Amino acid sequence: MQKLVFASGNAGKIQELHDLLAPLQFDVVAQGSLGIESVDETAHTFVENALLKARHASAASGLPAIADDSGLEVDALKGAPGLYSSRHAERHGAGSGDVANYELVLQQLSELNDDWQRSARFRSVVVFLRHEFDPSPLIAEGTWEGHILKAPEGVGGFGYDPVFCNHDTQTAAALLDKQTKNRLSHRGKAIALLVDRLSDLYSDRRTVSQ
Ligand code: ITT
Repeated sequence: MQKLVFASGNAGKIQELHDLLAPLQFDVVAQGSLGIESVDETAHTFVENALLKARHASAASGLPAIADDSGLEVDALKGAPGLYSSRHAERHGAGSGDVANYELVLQQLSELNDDWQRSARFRSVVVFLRHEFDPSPLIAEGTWEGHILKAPEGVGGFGYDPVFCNHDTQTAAALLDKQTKNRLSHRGKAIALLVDRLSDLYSDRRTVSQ
C-alpha cells in the first residue's frame, strides 16, 4: 500500500484526518511516527504555510505528503486569531495551549453580547504534494460558519471547539461526535474535495464513494 505522510504534529487533526482519508487506500502515517519535526510556519497565508509543512515532510520522508493549515477567524477581531490560532495566547503573553487560546478570545469578545456580533468561522486549506518538488500541488479549502459562545461547552474535538457554536447544529463543535464534526467541518469539506481529486489521480485507490 502506498504510504502518505501527514505533515502535522496536532493530535486532534491527525485523528480527524485518519478518518477522513479512509476512503483512499493509502497508508497514512503522521510525520511524528517517522521522526519528522514540525517546520516553522513563517508564511503569511494558509496555503503557503500548508505547502511549507507538506514540502518539509515530503523532503524528510521521500513520500507524498498532505498538510492542513487552518484557523479560527473572528469577524469582530478583524479575522484574528486566523493564521496564528494555535499561538494566539502566546502572542499576547497570556499563556499557551488550547484553553488559554479560547479563554483569550472569550475575553476579547466580552463586551459583545449578541450572537451576530460574535460571528466566526473555521478555515482549512489542505494541500497534497506527490513529491518534494511537485510543481502542481493539489489544493482544497473549506470553511465552517458559526459564532463564539460566552463560555466553553463539551469536551470533544480540540482547539477552539468548546467555544465555537456551529450554525449547522447550533451547538458547540466540542459536543459533536467525530463523524458529525468530520461531515460538517471546514477540514471535512476541504478533505472531501481533495479526496475527489486524489481519486481521479489514483483511480484504483478509492474503496467507497463519499
Ligand atoms: P500542525 O501545523 O502541526 O498541523 P497546528 O495546531 O500548529 O498543527 P495550524 O498551524 O494549522 O496547526 O493551526 C491550527 C489551529 O487552529 C489549531 O491549533 C486550533 O487552535 C485551530 N483550529 C483549526 N481547526 C480546528 C478545529 O477543527 N477545531 C478547533 N480548533 C481548530
